[in-house]
Amino acid sequence: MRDRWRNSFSEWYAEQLDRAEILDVRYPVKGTYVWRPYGFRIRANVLKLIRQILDEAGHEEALFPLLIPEHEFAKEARHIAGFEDEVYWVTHGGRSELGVKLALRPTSETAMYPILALWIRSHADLPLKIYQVVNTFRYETKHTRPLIRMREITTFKEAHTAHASAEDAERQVQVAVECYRRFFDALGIPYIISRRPEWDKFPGAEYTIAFDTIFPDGRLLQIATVHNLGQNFSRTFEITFETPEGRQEYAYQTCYGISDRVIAALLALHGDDSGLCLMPEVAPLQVVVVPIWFKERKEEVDREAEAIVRELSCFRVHLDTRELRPGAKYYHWELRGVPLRVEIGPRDIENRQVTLVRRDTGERITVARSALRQEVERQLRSIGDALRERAWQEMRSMLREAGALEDIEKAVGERCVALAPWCGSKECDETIEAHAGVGVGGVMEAEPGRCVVCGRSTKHRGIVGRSY
Ligand code: P5A
Ligand code: ZN
Repeated sequence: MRDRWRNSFSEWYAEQLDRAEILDVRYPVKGTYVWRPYGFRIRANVLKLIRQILDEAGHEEALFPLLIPEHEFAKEARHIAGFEDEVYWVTHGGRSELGVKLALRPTSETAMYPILALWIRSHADLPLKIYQVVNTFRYETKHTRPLIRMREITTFKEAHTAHASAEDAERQVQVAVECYRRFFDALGIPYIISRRPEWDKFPGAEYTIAFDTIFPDGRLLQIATVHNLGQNFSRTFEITFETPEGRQEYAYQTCYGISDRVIAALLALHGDDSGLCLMPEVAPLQVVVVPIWFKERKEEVDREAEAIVRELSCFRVHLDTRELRPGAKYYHWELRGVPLRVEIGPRDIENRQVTLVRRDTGERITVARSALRQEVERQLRSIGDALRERAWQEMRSMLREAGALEDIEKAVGERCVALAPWCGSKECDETIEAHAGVGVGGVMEAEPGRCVVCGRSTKHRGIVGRSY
């Protein structure tokens, strides 16, 4: 059942974070939250996955300081203009005022690039691809929400690259997009890839490519961005290299990042009215084994349950031996989203079988004891595929082609996202916003059409929907 999940999504979301012990939202600083151990394990598994993908694509992990001196932070004019209202400043050390104010990084370009200028000397040092996983701080003034809009982003995975040519940087943008595709596919998170309109690109970038997903309430959530920085930052931070011909040239740069929003999407998109439903790939526990005790045969059942757990040790498996009714255990693990439950009772032992129950469908499957491991592996894969497929279908069902302004208005009113032919002009965007209450958030290439406002022919679709 997905009624409450769909119709009272905000409440549903807040409730799951609490009941499944993901976050504690009672920390007394607005926009900051506590990761609880169960949530922290999901986070760790997600990090393992992104590290693996970035490492395989030739990035190296590094770690830069949190504090950025004001004079570095302020060097790139558009960057500072874009971020200055969101920066937390450290002004004191103990009781003495600091000579140089220090920014808590809202992102790390201005922390990293002065150092990259020292590292990069010649074309032989390029391309350079690094990433870090850190917390960042943004003084958000829009409504804050756990994992979605935080003032302390706790899990910022930011990559930064430098190249010897514009073409190579352009190729890297595509590599980054591919890395993120792989990442979201593994997590079963559906996405729309688009270019941000000029007025919405990352401060200091040439252009910005974004991944958005759609939440059950029909709102878009930006879950990743990839920026081509051109030579904007390298000129400011003097990141130069010697070409094979002995000339000095400014490096071409890209950067891209994802945040805790990925985990928000993971939890939000795969849940239902009974709670979370975790992707096997990142679930802290993939299988929970519940022994069904009958008075005089408890020991026998326990022995068998332990044997099963040993046999399934290649998965993240847990044996629940608490003195509780089986029903209470089912409920406990269901709301925490464990993908697969194994039930083992006296009758199963007699019949040399085991009962599996899928979290996503509730389906009960009886398997021969001898085929258990294979079947668990098969079911986990099938659950992952089913969750991914269901999430994509759900997202597609919320996308509407709009041929006219009224269609956009209608789609947005019905908690959907409109794809509308749009010429790219600010004036037409403003007309759309005046009608629908929201403007164009992203631009995709598509079949030729006519702008819904001015009628000019265009190969672009604007994405129009409410967003987080
Ligand atoms: C890319 C990495 C950058 O900061 N610098 C390094 C570039 N891009 S960004 O678009 O500003 O941020 C990257 C992604 O972070 C998410 N995000 C947030 N998540 C939670 N809380 C916030 N307050 C927040 N702000 C941004 C978005 O998904 C964004 O795409
Ligand atoms: Zn137009």
